[in-house]
Amino acid sequence: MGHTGAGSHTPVDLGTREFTVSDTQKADLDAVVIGAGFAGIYMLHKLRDELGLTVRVFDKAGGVGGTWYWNRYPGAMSDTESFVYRYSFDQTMLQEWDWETRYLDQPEILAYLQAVVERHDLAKDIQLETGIDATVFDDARGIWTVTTDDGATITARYVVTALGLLSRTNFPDIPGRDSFEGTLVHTGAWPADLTTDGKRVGVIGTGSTGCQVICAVSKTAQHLTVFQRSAQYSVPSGNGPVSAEYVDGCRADYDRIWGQVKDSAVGFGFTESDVPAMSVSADERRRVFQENWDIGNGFRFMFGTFSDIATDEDANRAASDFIRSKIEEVVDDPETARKLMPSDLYAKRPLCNTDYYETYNRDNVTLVSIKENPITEITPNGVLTSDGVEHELDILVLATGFDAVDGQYTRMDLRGRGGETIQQHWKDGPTSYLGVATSGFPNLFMILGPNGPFSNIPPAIEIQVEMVADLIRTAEEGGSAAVEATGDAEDDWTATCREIADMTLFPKADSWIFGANVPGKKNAVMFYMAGLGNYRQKLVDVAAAGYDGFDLRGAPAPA
Ligand code: FAD
Ligand code: NA7
Repeated sequence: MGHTGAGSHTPVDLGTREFTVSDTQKADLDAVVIGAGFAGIYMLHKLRDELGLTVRVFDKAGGVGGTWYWNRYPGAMSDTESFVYRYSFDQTMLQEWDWETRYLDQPEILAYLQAVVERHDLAKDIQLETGIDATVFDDARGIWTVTTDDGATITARYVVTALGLLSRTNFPDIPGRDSFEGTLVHTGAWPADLTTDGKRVGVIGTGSTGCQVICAVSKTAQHLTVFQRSAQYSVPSGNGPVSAEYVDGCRADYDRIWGQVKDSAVGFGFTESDVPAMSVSADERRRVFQENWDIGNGFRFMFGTFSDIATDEDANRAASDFIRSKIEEVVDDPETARKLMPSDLYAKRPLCNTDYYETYNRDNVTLVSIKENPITEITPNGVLTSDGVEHELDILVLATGFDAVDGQYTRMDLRGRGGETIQQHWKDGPTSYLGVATSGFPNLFMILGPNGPFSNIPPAIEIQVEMVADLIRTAEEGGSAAVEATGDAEDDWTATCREIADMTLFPKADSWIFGANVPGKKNAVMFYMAGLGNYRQKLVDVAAAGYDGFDLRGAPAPA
């Protein structure tokens, strides 16, 4: 569990700091940004083109795009609808960049992000194939020293970590893993030239990624064996072509669309329900579930049907019973249907696919429940399960997810004031103030750090990037040498996020949202679950109060 209340972090006395603005101006750069996905790309544009700072972005990837550079597995796509899985800031791109289907697949999202980089001439300030191993604060000079994986160093006044929340792969240590003579691949590091066509393929994992891989690979593999630990709730995505008129309609309506998205709870571009599930009759509930099943989309099914699926156990049971009834209806073999039925709450990140359960009716697909029949070891030929069966494979896909949210932070040598490491600072679980800053790490800002909003990600990124840019602008204009979240503000925000999470059912299901998927990882609250609109309002209030909760030495009073 994370910090439970105020007082866990020692307040920082900025008055004792020795460095001055002129010390910090001796840094090589104004800012270093780590990560060149949605977050890093926009942060570079803001800091360089709007604030006029000198900036360099580093990414260990061979190209820009982050998630969409790394995740090239068959079926990789966004399950946020196309019209809101993009930036809102670039009006020209909104009007000119085309799309033809309800959801975007990985190559389209990657091409979009590459086009944004090109349009804003950002590539010249992005250094690829360069991992950052260390980011260390110098107390005397008030600047950060960033060390790359080839040992080079560069100093900067500000560091923005845009490391990604689903970016460090979870690579389980299954016995015999290294003995496999076929191809062992994690979905989050998929080689561009690897094809599963005509191959005997195994997939371990049935999360959002696993379900996408399973649907896609089943269509062209010789045989697909699915190793399922936890059965999954999946609703239809409703994917398909969209008309040119529909796209034009979105374009004409974007001001309203983004306003609605940024004021809503989950930011997926539909109106969330305000009707409790148990306030209507059983027939009406079934009608609403069916209607949304037909429309498709996972977040819509969880948040657009009724207001309390994620907070009330009876409402949740009604939704999960409905999905289980669909599994029974769709899956031909009763034994396969039984294995596919989840028995836990419907309280993980909701997901959707085209024909997920139908896939198990195919002759070339086998489902192995590794809860009932665990994996004994990986052998040179495939996977051996406890019933003595060796499942022979050419390719074994690990769709085993990510060390989410803080995973990329804790693998780095990140040291703040007084040499405190991020591992020490987060020993009870990852914490932050507003998801963007943490006390003891002055002038370091996180995009999608712990306890940011649980929502569609691109608008959440935009809201955070804009807040961080405004904060840096205020510091620059006020001549502040350092901006730092106070320990009290961080503790209060952490306690708030815990209280809100406890009002939901999410803590009752084991998933990456609370760090339950990585062996040995502490269970912690990692999201602000009161919605994107409330989060945004909180940032507005904090700024209006002169950046309440931040210490800006020398900053002017708010107007
Ligand atoms: P990322 O895109 O993860 O980029 C982070 C970058 O930082 C990476 O390129 C990484 O190489 C780099 N990096 C990290 N550490 C270092 C280091 N030490 N040194 C150098 N470089 C480093 N979100 C949605 O809202 N809707 C969806 O439908 C959706 N679908 C998804 C599907 C998949 C398969 C996955 C994995 C994620 C999905 N997400 C979705 C979440 C997705 O991660 C975000 O939408 C968004 O792409 C995150 O952008 P980012 O820039 O914050 O991070
Ligand atoms: P998830 O949602 O964490 O799913 C990972 C899956 O892998 C899940 O089914 C896990 O089972 C399974 N898993 C994890 N470790 C093991 C081991 N050791 N053995 C067997 N099975 C294992 O990751 P995804 O990549 O699917 O999705 C993450 C997010 O990325 C998603 O929400 C999208 O936003 C994109 P478990 O459920 O833990 O029993």
